[in-house]
This record gives sequence, C-alpha cells and structure tokens, in this order.
Amino acid sequence: MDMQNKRVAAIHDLSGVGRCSLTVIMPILSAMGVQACPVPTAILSTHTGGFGEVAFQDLTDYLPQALSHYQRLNLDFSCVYSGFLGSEAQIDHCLAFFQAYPDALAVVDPVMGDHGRAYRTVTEGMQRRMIELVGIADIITPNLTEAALLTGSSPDDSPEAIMSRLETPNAVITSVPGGEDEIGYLARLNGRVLRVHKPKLSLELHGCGDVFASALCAQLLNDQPLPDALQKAADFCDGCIRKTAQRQPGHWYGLA
Ligand code: PXL
Repeated sequence: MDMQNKRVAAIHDLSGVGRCSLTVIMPILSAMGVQACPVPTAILSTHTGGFGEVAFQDLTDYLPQALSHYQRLNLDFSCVYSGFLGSEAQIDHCLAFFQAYPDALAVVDPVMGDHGRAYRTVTEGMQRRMIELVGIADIITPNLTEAALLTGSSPDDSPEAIMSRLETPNAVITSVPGGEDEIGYLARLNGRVLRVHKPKLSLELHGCGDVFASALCAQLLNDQPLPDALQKAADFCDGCIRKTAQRQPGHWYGLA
C-alpha cells in the first residue's frame, strides 16, 4: 500500500501549548509518511503539567459521531492509536473504534500519569477501565508509572516484574531507569524481551511518550519489524531530546 494511504485514527487530546499529544503526534506521523487523522478527545489550552488552571473542553460526544461518519463513508484505517482520554465514557468510544477496525494495528498508549502519580484529570474509574482498553491492543506503550497502575504493582517493583504482569502481546515500557545516567525502554515483543538504553539528560519534558509512541506507530506502519521500529523510535525521541537540550534559551515544556 502507498504509505500516504495508510491512515491512522489518532484518538488523543489537542493541547494548545505544551508540545504534547496531537500537536506532536500529527507532525511526526505526517513527516514519517502516514496520514494522521485526529480524533480529538478534548481541547485544552495547555497540557496539565504545570501551567495552572487549564481551559478544558470535553469532546466525549464527538467520538461516536466521528466513528459513525467514517463507517458511513466505508473509510478504512490501517491503525487506531489512542492516548490521553478526557473521561471514563471515552474508553467505551475507543473500544468501539478499535472494534470497528479489527484489521487495523491497535496501539494503546495508556496515558494516566508519571513519576509515580496519576495526572489530576485521571480518575480511579478511568484507571480501572484503561485495563480493558489495554486488553484489546496489539501493542501498548505505558511509562513505568502507568505500567504499575495497570498491573496493580507498587512503583517500587522491578520493571521486569511489572512487565511480566502485562498481558498484551507486545508492550514497551518507557522511562525505565537504566545504569547510572541512563533511561530506557523495556520491551516484550512477540515474547522476546529487549532493552534500549539512552543517556538521561537533566530535562523534564512532557510529551516524550507521545513523540516516542507516534514514531513507533509510523515505523510499524512503514513495515519495520518490531525490534527495528523500537530502536528507530527510541533513536528519534533521543535525537529530539538532544536538540531540545541544545536550544537557547531553553524551555521547560515539550520537545523541540
Ligand atoms: O503527553 C501526555 C499528556 C497528554 N495530554 C495532556 C497532558 C499530558 C501530560 O501531562 O496533560 C492533556
């Protein structure tokens, strides 16, 4: 298939400022040759990680309407890729999206929290239902906090133990501490455990997970085998982090 005909239904929020979710996912998918079709779950003035009180417009009712239109058009998607969700009901709408396109690559980034804590918009109900959504995915990309939340693990459990409790066919855990000054990815791809380590820079960057997961999606749709897709997406994300670190004046949010 012509790459430009590969469409991704990208079910994520649109945060105006902060360089995360759709504002980074769309350009990365596009630049890597696949058509990014945004299905916004919410519109926010900024992401929720440090800009104070945000303007938040929930788009829960929009999701089934968009799906129903795409079905009337007999439009196909090569991939359905979900991320940050604005309400518990959106999990049902996401499930409907994945079920409507059973042949599409199902990528779930279970965006729920970081640094051992859930984001403030993520309720306990959402955390419980996210386990259901993860259950239908071909591949998931939780960070270590999210992997712990999904498996009822303590954040102090070893990444390997947490990984062994994840039941999806393929999982990549991001933000896994490596050796000294290293951070990396712990993956289980078709039963094979892989690790990719990168130098840890002293930057706190929101949206890294979105940069990584969207690059991974694009690489998989570009017919890269899973381990190659993982390596390429990790290299791409690391390159973005390095560029960001070189920028002057620096900024604390998002990747350059
Ligand atoms: O990248 C994760 C993310 C996505 N969307 C919103 C967020 C965050 C992380 O803080 O706040 C709105």
